[in-house]
Amino acid sequence: MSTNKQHLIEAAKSILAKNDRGDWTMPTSNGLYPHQWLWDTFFISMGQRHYDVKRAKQEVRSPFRAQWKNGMLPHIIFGKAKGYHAGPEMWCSEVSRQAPDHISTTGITQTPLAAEATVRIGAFLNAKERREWYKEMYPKIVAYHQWFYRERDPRGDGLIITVHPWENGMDNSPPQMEMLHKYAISKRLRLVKNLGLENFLKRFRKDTAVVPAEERISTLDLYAVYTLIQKLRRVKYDHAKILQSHPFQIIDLMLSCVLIRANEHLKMMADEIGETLPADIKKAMRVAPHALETLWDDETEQYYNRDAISGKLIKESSLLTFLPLYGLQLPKDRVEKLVAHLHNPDTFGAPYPVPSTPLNSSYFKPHCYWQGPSWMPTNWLVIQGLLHNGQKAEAHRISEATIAMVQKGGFHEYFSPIDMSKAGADTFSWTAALAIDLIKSDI
Ligand code: 9WN
Repeated sequence: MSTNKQHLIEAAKSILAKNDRGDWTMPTSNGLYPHQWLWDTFFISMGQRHYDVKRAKQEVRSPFRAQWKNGMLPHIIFGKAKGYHAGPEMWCSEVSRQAPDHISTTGITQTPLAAEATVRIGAFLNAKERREWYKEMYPKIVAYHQWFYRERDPRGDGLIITVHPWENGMDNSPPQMEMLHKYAISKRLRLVKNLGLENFLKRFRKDTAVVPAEERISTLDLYAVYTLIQKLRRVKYDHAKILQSHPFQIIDLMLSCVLIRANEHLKMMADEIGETLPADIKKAMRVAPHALETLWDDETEQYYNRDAISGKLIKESSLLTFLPLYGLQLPKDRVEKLVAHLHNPDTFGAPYPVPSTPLNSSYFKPHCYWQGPSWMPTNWLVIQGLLHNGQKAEAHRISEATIAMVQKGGFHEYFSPIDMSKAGADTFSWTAALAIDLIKSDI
């Protein structure tokens, strides 16, 4: 390993130490995200496992202290810190009887990487320790996956519905914004727009106190996102009512594909500890790969999310098109078509890959959050997907480019895919943790 990479690992470890809150790690200590986020937690553990397995195990355990009685793992667990723009007072998780006692959370989930993180830690343990670790985690993860199939898979085809743009972690990516604009801009918000009062509302935004406004969504869109929270809260996060009338329901590639892979991990854990997977999970494993085919579009040679309200594909391209590589081993010609996009200068073949939104999209903005920038966690998922499909050279290329991005740019939240200029918050935990993982995994 080069000296530069060794230095990068040391620097990454000190970021993680700075953001460490004992049993869990904040996404950043710069004030923007002062609580615990679900998929951040699992990504963070994947770095920690390389130098402190005990601490990595604690990181993976920690979100389960707030597991809902119905099995859901919440997307944020709130601590005492003040100042987050969508804090506990907006969610009021206690209105649901399913919420955990004595701890405030949001009422939605986020990309389910619990099983992935658990088995990646398992790889660092001896056989006896691994069995104990799996015995501890298995029932809790099973309950989480069963919640998805009970509450978010109304068609029973193994694909998962998201009910808020924050659930797949790519908050403002084009498919989510399409849905938001189509169904979730309330009459009141339209009035605010027509009366030209958006600038007045802007004054109450907390997120833009830490990052520049042009890197975030518009004020109107942000308030629409808050309105969705309000709607979920009003029905007390009751899934039956949500699926009946909620104006944001997407059949989502991120959650569906990550869960497909997570079930494989769960099966592996079950085999090792002598358990049998429950029937609902086994069924989902059988049907989901077929259902995923319905999200492929032959004309543009990409996968898309589906609007679960109208039933139509949301033909706005995003990095989500690569997620089936992570979830499954796809036929060779399909893999080749997706890899071709990674080289296509009109779509995802950016100088500093992998753009979260393709370069030719009308949404594309190089510094705007999930509408263009390259991010460490999604690069990591694309890299794992390429490896899963025998594309070692491609995975190596993107891994090296990702490490270089952090080496030159710093531990930022995200980077411009055009010139690698940094953006978002700094001292970012998942950027640090996954840099360690990519370097140590020697892809
Ligand atoms: C809302 C913490 C989180 C990430 C998300 C990212 C951003 C939150 C926000 O920060 O979302 O969940 O307030 O913008 O989009 O992926 O988990 O790092």
